Amino acid sequence: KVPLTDKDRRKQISIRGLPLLENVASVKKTFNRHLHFTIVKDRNVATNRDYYLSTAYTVRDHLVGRWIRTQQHYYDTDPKRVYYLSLEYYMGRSLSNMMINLGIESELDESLYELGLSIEELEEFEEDAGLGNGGLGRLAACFLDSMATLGLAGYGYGLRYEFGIFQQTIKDGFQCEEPDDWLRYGNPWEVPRPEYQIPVNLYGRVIEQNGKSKWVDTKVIMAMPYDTPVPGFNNNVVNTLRLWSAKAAQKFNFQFFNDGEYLNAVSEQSLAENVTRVLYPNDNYMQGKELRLKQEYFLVAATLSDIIRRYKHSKFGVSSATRDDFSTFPDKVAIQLNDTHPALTIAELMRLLVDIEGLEWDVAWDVTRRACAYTNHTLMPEAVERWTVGLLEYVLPRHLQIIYYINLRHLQEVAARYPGDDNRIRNLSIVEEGDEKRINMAYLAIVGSHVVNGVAKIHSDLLKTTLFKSFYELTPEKFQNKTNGITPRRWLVLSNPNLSDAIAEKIGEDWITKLDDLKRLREFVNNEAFVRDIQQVKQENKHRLAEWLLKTQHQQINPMSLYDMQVKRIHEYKRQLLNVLHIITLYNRIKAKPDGKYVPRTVMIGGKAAPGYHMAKKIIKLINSVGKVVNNDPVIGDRLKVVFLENYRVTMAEQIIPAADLSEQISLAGMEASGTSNMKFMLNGSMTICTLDGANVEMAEEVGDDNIFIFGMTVEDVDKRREQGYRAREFYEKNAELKQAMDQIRDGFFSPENPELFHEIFDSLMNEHGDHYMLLADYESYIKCQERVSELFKDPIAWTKKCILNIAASGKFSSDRTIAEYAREIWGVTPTLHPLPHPHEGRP
Ligand code: NBG
Repeated sequence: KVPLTDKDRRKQISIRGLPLLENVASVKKTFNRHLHFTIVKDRNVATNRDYYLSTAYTVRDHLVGRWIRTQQHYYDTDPKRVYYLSLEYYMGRSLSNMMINLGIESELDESLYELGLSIEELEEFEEDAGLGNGGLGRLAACFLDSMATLGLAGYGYGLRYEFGIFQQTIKDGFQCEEPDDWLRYGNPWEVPRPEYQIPVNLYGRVIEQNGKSKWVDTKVIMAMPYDTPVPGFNNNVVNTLRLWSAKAAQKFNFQFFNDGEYLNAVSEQSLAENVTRVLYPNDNYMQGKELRLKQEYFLVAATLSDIIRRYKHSKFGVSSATRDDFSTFPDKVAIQLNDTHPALTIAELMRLLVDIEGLEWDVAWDVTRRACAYTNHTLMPEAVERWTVGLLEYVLPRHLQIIYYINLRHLQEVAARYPGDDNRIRNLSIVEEGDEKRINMAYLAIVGSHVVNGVAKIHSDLLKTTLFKSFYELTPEKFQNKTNGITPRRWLVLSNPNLSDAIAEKIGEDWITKLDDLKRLREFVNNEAFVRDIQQVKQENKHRLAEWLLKTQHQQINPMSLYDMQVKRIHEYKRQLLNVLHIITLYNRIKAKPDGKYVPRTVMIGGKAAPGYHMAKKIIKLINSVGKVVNNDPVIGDRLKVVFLENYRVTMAEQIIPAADLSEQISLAGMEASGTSNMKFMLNGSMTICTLDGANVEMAEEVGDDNIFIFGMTVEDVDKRREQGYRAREFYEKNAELKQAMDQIRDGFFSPENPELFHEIFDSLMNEHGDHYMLLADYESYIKCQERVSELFKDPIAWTKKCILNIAASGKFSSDRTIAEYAREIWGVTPTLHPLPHPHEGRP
């Protein structure tokens, strides 16, 4: 029997849609029509980018009928709307995702093939929509997919940054940043809606008029919406992601134009458009810049204005032209705050209800609280948003007043319940005293919400005992957990077609929307043919990655080696340095005993450092320097390779994760709120080496401790250690291999051209107040655990069986499960896999 090519095999799976002859003919026609009428080229001059764009427009044609019908359906049935507010949406590419969710992948594939083109090649012309930093932004993107797939009337609201997360290049081992000009060649997925522009006010002052507060003398910036369709999987639902872009407001700032300052006035107006120019490139860190505050408010103001407009224009339950009874607002609107970045929602909604709609404070407060809910994504103190009162007063004077009043009422309630307990009152105040007064946005979000949730069990528990302890004691009923998830459409069907097919061969395709079904794979864990199949899929993926690395990074790796991956933002708490210490240890062991037997490894590390995060950038340089020494040492050969994956992003994750053998999730326990790449690796059949942090804890629970490599201190151990007084030096003195590795870093072994280069790193780990993340305390346990990993890897069958058990146990980590929980336990809406009727394609 001739083995099937990937492409032929892929065609067998029905989820990709069967390429009916007549449909293929019509797709080809549409494609040619777009090349001619939309792109305005013929095939003599068209480039591959033009072909990509024609393909995208062809796919888009399949969306619009469903999109319009879905929105019409929402208008007709008036379900409760769910609004997800986020400063970040890390969408990546759309083409394949749209095709898969619409079930037209094979059709397009076949059509393009007949036209002499290949989807794989054309896809490369789509830029990632990189409107996010890391997990928080990607989570928002996975949630949109799940909301549409579960038939929720969900809307994503965010900002259309002209520049997304910077492009990372590595020069001489150092990270360099280049602007991400992702819109340069246009964006076929977005639809501008200039007719729905909304004015947003900033600055100005507050006056009292007839006993009412008025915000006057403001500067106005227009918010221009751009809509992107979000198709559900195979259910004819298409929801909307609405991103706002800042536009100068000619007609609102008119006075300039009358005094001969026309040219200056016009130039100055373009400054207004800076508001949505660029994504702030910090992950888990707050910078406190005025422009960022303006971005946050710009999103909140434009979005709430839109939400209220949509609420008012419902034809339901109203006798007047518009619905202006706000008592039913919380029954019709759920607003989810993705971290505190959009937390000004609480103050802005109060302003709109009280100042503009004329509601009584108490009524407005009840409405606001019942509509809003807040998700916390981190315990890291430096990430908590605490705006200075001075800045708020300057940019949003009315909002500061409102926040003060919210705090006053809130503290009055506290005082009534805990008379004389001044300490508690201080701990619960939204306004923090200090050299400079600050507004704690997390506290504002808690007080103004009916639910607060963490993003993994351990994280939600820690919120209650640490960061939000006082608030938990005040309102324990508000606190919930919603363990994160990932969408199996992008993170399995799209990124790992061969694994998807191997799974579908055994258990069908229902798992795509009911990921728990993967459990059924357990039946086949002793089925030799299946184990071989899974092993072969992984090996093919590994070969493909090796070829790709050779082509794109000119690095040769051994496809038989253990692919050991750590991909995530570079952050001290994520402990890439611990990984480096392991690499150095392996290197030293081989050097000390070159004839020993070693399991060959390729350690791949990828991730961006925030441009202003000095230590993170040094860590990147160290990884590259260690790589240079290790990779060029003839004694080492291909038994150990170190690869820094340049410019890690959503698209790269899709290419590399299916090829991983080992996933590194090695943060200090208590630091990583959840993690989500951990889930992607598990779903793609890798083993995990991890601490008991974030969602790793629940992964271990699902798969069983025997099928995951756990090491290091638990949260309780960490607490104890800190109490006892942690001293890094003790670990350094005690462990000869650790000492050797540390000394090599200090003495310039990896930077002979500049022996001083890594002093800071050594020092950050060794000085009196250093090693905040206790790398040295976990080193020994980590190294021993890595030895167990290598040992198991020697037995490929045993290894693969455990990988299969991991796939089978990953069902919990579907974002469909997460969203279904948000729906039922926070938003009060009901998820359904029931499809909407098929639209009549081609006519409205
Ligand atoms: C990040 C956490 C991750 C988590 C994602 C998504 C922030 C502030 N937090 O652990 O660090 O997986 O959020 O919840 O970016």
